[in-house]
Amino acid sequence: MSSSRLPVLYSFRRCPYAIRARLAIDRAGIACELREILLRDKPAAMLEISPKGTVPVLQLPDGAVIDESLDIMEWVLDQTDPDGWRATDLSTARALIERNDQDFKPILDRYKYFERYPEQPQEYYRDQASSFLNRLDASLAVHEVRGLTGPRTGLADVAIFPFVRQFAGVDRSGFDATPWTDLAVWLKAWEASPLFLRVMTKYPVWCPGAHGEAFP
Ligand SMILES: N[C@@H](CCC(=O)N[C@@H](CS)C(=O)NCC(=O)O)C(=O)O
Repeated sequence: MSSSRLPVLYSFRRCPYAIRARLAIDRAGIACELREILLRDKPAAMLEISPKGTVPVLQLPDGAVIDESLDIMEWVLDQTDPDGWRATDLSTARALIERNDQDFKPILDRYKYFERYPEQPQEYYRDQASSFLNRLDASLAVHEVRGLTGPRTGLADVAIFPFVRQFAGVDRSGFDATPWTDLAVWLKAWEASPLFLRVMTKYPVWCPGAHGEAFP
């Protein structure tokens, strides 16, 4: 069990799964002890409570461990959901998130790290990603770019945005020149949002035995 009175969040700044968890935690204002880790040197304390070795991991003061990013988001929203992120079309949101995590993310990895997947050129992976991105762009158009599943931000926006950001970051000028105009507007708004900028604060890597950082 954690010796901290606060939930402990093991996180990696750039990880899109960790970003979605931090977005939820920050917006809900749930005070945590954040432990920034290195994926190549995961702390034993984290592996002890979650041997699968992925971030984010949230350990609650009662010792319970939540080690899937979506479960962390859902736990947070069970505590408080100030902007009604779950008050939009939840079944569509969950289906979109599943498509993001199961289908889009593996393609994104191939597009981003195409040298590791030489079976196909990078453009092939980019084209494969386009059906999901078309879908997001069309959903945003329906809701006047306010949200993916309704007229305001919902669970799907928060959970999917970090992955679209990662995709766009591979070739930003290429992305900005695509026909996904609504998606580009939505992405820019998220990237400029105080919430996102806050959760991207750089923290030093946690030293075992030391106290982590106050978050948010
Ligand atoms: N399904 C997990 C996936 C988390 C995940 O894969 N995180 C990556 C970092 S972005 C990770 O920790 N990978 C382990 C590694 O690279 O060793 C979740 O939603 O939390």
